[in-house]
Amino acid sequence: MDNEISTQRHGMEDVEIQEWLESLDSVLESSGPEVTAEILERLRAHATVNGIDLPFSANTPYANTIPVRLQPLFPGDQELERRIKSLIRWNALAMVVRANRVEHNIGGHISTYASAATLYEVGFNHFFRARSEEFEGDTIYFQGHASPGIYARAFLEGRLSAQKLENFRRELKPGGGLSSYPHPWLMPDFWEFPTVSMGLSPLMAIYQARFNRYLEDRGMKPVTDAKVWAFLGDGETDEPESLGAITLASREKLDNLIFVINCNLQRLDGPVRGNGQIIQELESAFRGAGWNVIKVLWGSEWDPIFERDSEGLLVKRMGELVDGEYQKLVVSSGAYVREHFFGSDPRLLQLVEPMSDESLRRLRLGGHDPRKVYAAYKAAVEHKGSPTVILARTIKGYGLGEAGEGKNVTHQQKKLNEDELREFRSRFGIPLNDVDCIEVPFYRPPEDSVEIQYLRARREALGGYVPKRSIRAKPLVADHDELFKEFHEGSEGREVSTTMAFVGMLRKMLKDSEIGKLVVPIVPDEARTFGMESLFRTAGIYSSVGQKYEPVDVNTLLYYKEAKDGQILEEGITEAGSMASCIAAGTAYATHGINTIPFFIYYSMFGFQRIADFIWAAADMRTRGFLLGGTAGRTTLSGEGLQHQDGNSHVLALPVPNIKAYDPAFAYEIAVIIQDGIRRMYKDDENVFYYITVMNEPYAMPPMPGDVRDGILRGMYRFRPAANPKAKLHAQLFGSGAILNEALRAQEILETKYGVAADVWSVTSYKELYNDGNETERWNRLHPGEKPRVPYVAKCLADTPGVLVAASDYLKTLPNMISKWLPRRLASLGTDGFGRSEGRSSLREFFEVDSRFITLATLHELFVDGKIERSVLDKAIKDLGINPDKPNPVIS
Ligand SMILES: Cc1ncc(C[n+]2csc(CCOP(=O)(O)OP(=O)(O)O)c2C)c(N)n1
Ligand SMILES: [Mg+2]
Repeated sequence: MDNEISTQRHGMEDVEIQEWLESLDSVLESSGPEVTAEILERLRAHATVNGIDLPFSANTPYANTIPVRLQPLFPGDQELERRIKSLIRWNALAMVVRANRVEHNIGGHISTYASAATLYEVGFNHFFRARSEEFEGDTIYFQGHASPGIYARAFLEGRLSAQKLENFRRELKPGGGLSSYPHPWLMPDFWEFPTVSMGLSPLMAIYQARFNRYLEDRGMKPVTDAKVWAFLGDGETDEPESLGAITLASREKLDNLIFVINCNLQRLDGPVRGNGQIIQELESAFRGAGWNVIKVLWGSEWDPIFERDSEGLLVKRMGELVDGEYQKLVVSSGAYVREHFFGSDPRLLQLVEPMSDESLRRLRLGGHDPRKVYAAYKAAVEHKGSPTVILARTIKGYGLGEAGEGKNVTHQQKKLNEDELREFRSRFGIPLNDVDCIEVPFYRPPEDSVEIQYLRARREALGGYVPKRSIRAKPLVADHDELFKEFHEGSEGREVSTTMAFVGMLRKMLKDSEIGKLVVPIVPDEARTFGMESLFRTAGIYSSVGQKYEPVDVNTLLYYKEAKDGQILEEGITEAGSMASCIAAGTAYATHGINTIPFFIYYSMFGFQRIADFIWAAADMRTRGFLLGGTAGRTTLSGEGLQHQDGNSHVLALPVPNIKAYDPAFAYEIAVIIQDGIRRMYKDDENVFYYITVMNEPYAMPPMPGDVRDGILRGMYRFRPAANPKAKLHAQLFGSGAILNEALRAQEILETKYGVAADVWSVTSYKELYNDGNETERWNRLHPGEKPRVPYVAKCLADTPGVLVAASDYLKTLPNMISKWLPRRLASLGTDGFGRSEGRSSLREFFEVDSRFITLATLHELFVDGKIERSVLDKAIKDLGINPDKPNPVIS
């Protein structure tokens, strides 16, 4: 619009323009849209060659994409569908209003669903296909804040009781209630996808659609025309994740993906783009990215006005208004619309002259017109070659009238006064009298009513009800002992890192007869960092188009092999996208009935720290599989410095309730953890997933010292007892990950130089110990009459002598978490503070976690206990070469 050139100014008459337009119309009529498009394209090229600088615009006019002449007939009973929708509107509103009457400020949203009702109902009645034995079904991401409408529909369908609705947002009431938003953790038979943290679902939907293709291309599921639908808010598109992966969708030609963006032009506080046009902005972003964009802006009532407008004035006018003005028009009278919208040009006024003010006020927007929405959905499901986004214009709080329709406060409206309730009731024809409706009762017509019969018949025709979640995969059966046994034996002195050991296991798993096909390695452009390039050739990198080029390294053994049936998801530099793939693969046991096992390996600092909200959503979704935090450990990843060296992730893993977090030191520990993880998740159906840190420091992997499996899994076991148990001085040293080796070196120094007999424990998981301690404490509190239980960590240390010292490559808070269940005081060493660009030994000195500092901490504890003299301590500081005045790493 800014670039629009006034034709008059350049001396060109409107008549001339009109002639051009008419000849284009006649070409369109005689030769069709393809030829017309080609002519325009050629004209554009011709103009460019002749030096005409045509401004780039990915926008089309502010009009419906589908012209009336291409609009299909609406196949349903429109009046009946409108009545059903009205009942759902009422019950959705009732749910929120009632909940807030019972419990002040319990919350809930009315206006989001009120604006989106038609968008959902056309889907429910005509498009959303359920999952069944015969058909995988469509996958639908419902906008989180629209949940009351989705519940209200399930109530009409007879799937949710009135009592459940009554307890919306009050899940702990007797008989249970309904969660505020879609949460598979809370409603595992109903919701499949958590969507309420805005921006996550669009990205997850893209990777879900791509994963569906991956399964097809690898021959793991039949090729179908199942769709992935994602319903978003227009405000939501400001989240970087929302649009962050849209080019992947077009690059991969994901025509199984449909975004529906409810453009009510409002977010929580006010307009999304008061001074601009969010719809045009989104159109250009999506079109620029190669999506099929369908705008559904104006309802059928506008069609005859457009018809009368041979000069295109209306479309031009529509493109002039900013969203703030549009919002104002929505809440204004017909007279105001006439004056302020049509009044800008007498010719426009003439167009609507025969119409009353009331009919001007009633001009509907496209997103509220089932015929327009149906046309858009049909075009979207039939479209081939690229994903589709539908930009549907609606009014936020549609139908709420004075209570909030189109108002800035509407997002948080939860209470309606008596008049407002009556008005809403009348507007939507709910059969409740003036008195009854004040009580806002849930209303469901009798089972044999035409509404319920119609609704049931439609869902039956579409295969059943949605949303619905069920576990469809059969459990695995094998124990995989043979697979993992080799890794119990150690590396016979060969120095390998735990990352290398893990990759060895992955390689073996990929060959296994039961799980080989199910393993999905996922990596965000870091495979070489983790030594995984050997898998490129053997497993292949998934590419939907195979490999169209001869790779530069084709003559090498480990060449970069892309293949249509490739198994590795090499995602490029996107931890969020990789996590979304991990979620799609880790929930395929439910969505597809396939036990795919994701192994997502990434730079550990860019995991929990960067994409924690996706991990939280994965936990909610009962995702299975393994996250591998590579190059882990603040002092173990040498050189990289402050941004990369991870001493945080094990702390950040603590709040995720169902993730098991391990910091193993040796290959056999990893083997035990993964084997048991596969059993728990894929045989025993447990809703857990795993975070395992692996490191790049090479050292000899010892054989498993006896059967310590139970200890590895529970969080700690004695790895190497003291050689001289009869000594006078004793200590128990805890080490984890690569720092375990520092504890082992300290054990030797303490024994040879200071006569201290120290046992060394490998603490594989402080989180497991912490959870066990809390659980034991809780049980004891709730069962005071019974024999108190003892936390596992306390049992481990019950009969052990000496002082306690822990060292980890993570924050000191990890060992400190378990200190209250220890028999004595604990000295904790850890890596609190910023990293440094340095080598391992310097870093370990800097952070005070090396063998010398473990030795010093042990001697200091013995001194505090009065077991050794000060002089021994003073001498040790000197002998160990420790500078007492060195800067504190935490704050330097
Ligand atoms: C990541 C995140 N930030 C903030 C919120 C809080 N929030 C809930 S709804 C909302 C506004 C939604 O606007 P829009 O996306 O346009 O949806 P509408 O309700 O208008 O359809 C906000 C900010 C959230 N749910 N998630
Ligand atoms: Mg909005």
